[in-house]
Amino acid sequence: MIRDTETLQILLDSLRQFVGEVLIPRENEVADTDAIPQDIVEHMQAMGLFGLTLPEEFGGLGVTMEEEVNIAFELGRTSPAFRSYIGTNNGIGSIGILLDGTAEQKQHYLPKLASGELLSSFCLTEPDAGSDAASLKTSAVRDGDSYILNGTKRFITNAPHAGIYTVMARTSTEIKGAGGISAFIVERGTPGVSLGKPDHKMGHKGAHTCDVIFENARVPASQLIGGVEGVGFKTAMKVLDKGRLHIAALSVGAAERMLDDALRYALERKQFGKPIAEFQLIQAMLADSKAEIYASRCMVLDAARKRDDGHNVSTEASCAKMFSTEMCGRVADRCVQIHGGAGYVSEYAIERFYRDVRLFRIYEGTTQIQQIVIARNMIRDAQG
Ligand code: COS
Repeated sequence: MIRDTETLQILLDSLRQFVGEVLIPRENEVADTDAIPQDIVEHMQAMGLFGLTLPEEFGGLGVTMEEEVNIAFELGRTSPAFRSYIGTNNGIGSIGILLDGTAEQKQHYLPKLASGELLSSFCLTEPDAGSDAASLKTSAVRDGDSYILNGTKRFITNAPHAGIYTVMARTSTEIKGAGGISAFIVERGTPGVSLGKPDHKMGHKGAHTCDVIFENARVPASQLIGGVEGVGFKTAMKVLDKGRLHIAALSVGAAERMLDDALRYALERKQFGKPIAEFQLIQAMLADSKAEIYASRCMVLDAARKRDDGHNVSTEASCAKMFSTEMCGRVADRCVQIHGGAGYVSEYAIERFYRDVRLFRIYEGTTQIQQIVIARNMIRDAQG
C-alpha cells in the first residue's frame, strides 16, 4: 500500500540521488577500508534512514511494506554494506520489539533505534543452530527478577556496533524445540556479554559480523520481549517473514545495478569490429536477466501489497526471497560473463557485486529453508 504517491516519489528520488551521487562513488573506499565512513553514517541519520520502518510515534517514517520494498529497490543499487548498517534497525534488530514488545520496551528503545542513536542486532543463529533455529542452546534461567544467559550467537550482523541485542534463548529445558524459546533485549555493556573476533567474509566489506557471547549475563526480567516466555521463536519467525521480503527487494535492486553496468559495458566494449551488445549471445544474457528481474520485481511488490492488506505472507515472502536471490545470483554470473576478463578484476564493480550478492541466497534463511517453508505451507493448506 502506498499512502501518498507523491511523497513516496520525493523520498525515492532523493534516495536515488543519494545512492548515485554519494554512495556509489564511495563503494571502493568502503571495500578497501572495510568500514562505512562516519560522514555517511551521519548523512544516513540525517535522512532518517535508520527509522524508515518504525512508526511515526517513535520517530520513524512508518513506511508500509510496499513503500519499504520500493526503498529497498533503490538501496540495492549500491554496496549491500550501506544497507546493512541501517538494516538491523529497520528490520531484524527492531521488528521483534515492535511486533511483540511491551509498551514500555517500545517507548524506551524504538525512538533511539529510529534516530540511529542506538544500533540493534538480531541474535538467533548459533554455532550448532543455523537452519534448525529451534534447536538453539543459549539458555536463559530465571533467577529472582533476572534471567541468567549463557551461550554463543554466531554471524551477528552489526554486533560490533550494536547498543542492544535481541536474543533468542531457551527458558525451558522441559519444552523441547520452538516452544521453549523466549526473546530478550540485552544491552551492550551488560557484565558477561562479550564479542568474538570479526568474521572475515567473502564479500560485504564494511558490514561487520561477529559472535556475541553470553557468560552468566544477568538480564532484568523486564527485558523479556512482551513479558511472555515461550513465544520467542514465533517472534523470530515473524521478523524473518518481513526480513525475507526486504532481502528479495534488495536482490532486485542489486540485479538492476549489475545489469545496468553490464549493458553499459556491452555498448562500449568492441570486439570483432562492433560493440559486443550487438552480438546475439550477449543479447540473450541481457534479455534473460531483464525478464527475470521484472518477474522478481512483480513478485516482491505483490507479496508486499498482500502483507499490507493484512494477509499472512509467509509463503509469498519465502517465494520472493527464494526466486529473487537465486535470480540475483544468475544475473551476477551473466554480468561477469558479459564483462569477460574485465569482470574478474576489481576495477569493475561487478567483481565485488558477484561476491556480495552470494550472501543473499544464504542469510535470513537459505534457499533450501525457503523451499521447506513454501512446501510445508502448501501441504498444511491442502490438508485444511
Ligand atoms: N510466523 C509465526 N509463527 C510461525 C512462523 C511464522 N512465519 N513459522 C513458524 N511459526 C510457529 C509455528 O506455527 C509453530 O508454532 P506451534 O508449535 O504453536 O504450532 C512454531 O513456530 C514452530 O514452527 P515449526 O514447527 O515450523 O518449526 P521448525 O523447527 O520445524 O522449523 C524453520 C521451522 C525451518 C522454517 C525455521 O527453523 C527457520 O526458518 N529456519 C531458518 C532460520 C533462519 O532463517 N536463519 C537465518 C539467520 S537469522 S538472519
